[in-house]
Amino acid sequence: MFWTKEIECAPREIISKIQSERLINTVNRVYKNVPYYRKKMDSSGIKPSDILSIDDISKLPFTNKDDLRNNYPFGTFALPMDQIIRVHASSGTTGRPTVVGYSKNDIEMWSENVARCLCMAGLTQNDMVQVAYGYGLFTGGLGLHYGTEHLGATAIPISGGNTQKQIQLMQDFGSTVICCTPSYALYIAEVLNEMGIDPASLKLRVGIFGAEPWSESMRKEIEQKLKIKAIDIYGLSEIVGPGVSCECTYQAGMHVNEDHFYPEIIDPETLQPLPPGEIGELVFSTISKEGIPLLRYRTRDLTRLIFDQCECGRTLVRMEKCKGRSDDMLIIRGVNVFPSQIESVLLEMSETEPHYLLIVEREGNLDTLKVQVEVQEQFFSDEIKELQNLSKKIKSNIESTLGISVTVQLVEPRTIERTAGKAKRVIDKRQT
Ligand code: DLL
Repeated sequence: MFWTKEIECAPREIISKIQSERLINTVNRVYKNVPYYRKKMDSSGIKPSDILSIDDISKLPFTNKDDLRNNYPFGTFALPMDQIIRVHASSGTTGRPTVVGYSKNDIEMWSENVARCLCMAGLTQNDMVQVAYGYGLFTGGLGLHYGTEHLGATAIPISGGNTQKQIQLMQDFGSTVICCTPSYALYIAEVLNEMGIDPASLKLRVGIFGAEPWSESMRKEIEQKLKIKAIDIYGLSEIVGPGVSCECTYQAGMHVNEDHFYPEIIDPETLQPLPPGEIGELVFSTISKEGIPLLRYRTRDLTRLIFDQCECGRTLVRMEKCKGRSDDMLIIRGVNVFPSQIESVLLEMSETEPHYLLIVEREGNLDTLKVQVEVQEQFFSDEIKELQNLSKKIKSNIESTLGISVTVQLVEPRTIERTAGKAKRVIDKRQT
């Protein structure tokens, strides 16, 4: 099923032509209307007339989160405020939030892209879509809500939290789709289990999960526990919110809506573009946005692009599941560690629950990594020896994946905090 087949299955030349036209237009517009861009381009010696096609994009300077923060709140907007009909903001962990503004056309374009994503994921207007992402400054709730309506499906705007109510509506309304973070999906599964409800008795068939990294093992776990197909959706508020890319039903990478959001992969150290297929930092340029167009925005997300045609017939470039963010990467005794690597090990083991926390500390000059993980009820034993053996097994599995030593702390089920939004997996006490 296609929403805009002529674009989604277009030959590369057609996509490149659209991208070139839109990029040239965007560069001219921001140069004229946004002092920040004019200054930045002038100081890099680039004029709008230097950009003749999408291939010239690498001549443009990068934009960072700090550039948005330094121009807080509306300094990078390209339209006067009377043409901005909505703002969203992303809080991040430090500093001022980054604020984004949408024109009427931007909201239309965003809804269109989310509808395209939902259609890729196999949704139709017959679906009842429970939107359990937070509504508010966060883009998840309203983004999925508008996309669902644009598709013509039924939106259930329940927002995040209140898990028993989520389940009640699933039963009473017959929700066929749930949209939330993957970690919250696991929590819903847990509460279903506690309430003695068989997921197979629900009409739920698809989950639209994103807003945080999640591994293939976590996908398996969610699919088994909720008896649904778990689809990965990606986006960030600075670019538009959810709907920048999404998996189709083949679940083989997320198709980027590249007629609106142009992806590049760069080496985060040298900032040079990497050859096709290599893993690096994802950079996006918005080429159709009006309110706050962003050129070469550094996402910090690490992934690779897949240019082959997908089995579904789409030619839109795919991005692999995010490996993590470069700023989430832990450097422990000089070794690069991604939380996703540990997640995969834990989720492959049948004795543990998919709830964990990584605690990094410094003792003397030595970094230490403690992995706290919940043990499944039936494996939680009074026998110290049994628990010790389990702990040893987890430790050795993680150590052989990471190549560094870790300590493992087994905790009882339901002791690690659950959230309705993005899960917090790491506490790094070294900075404080
Ligand atoms: O998380 C937008 C969103 C909402 C996407 C709902 C998908 C579903 P921000 O709060 O600005 O926006 O956070 C953006 O979240 O740079 C990634 O690091 C991470 N992220 C988003 N989607 C995924 C995903 C929303 N599917 C940041 N896989 C991004 C991995 C993701 N990480």
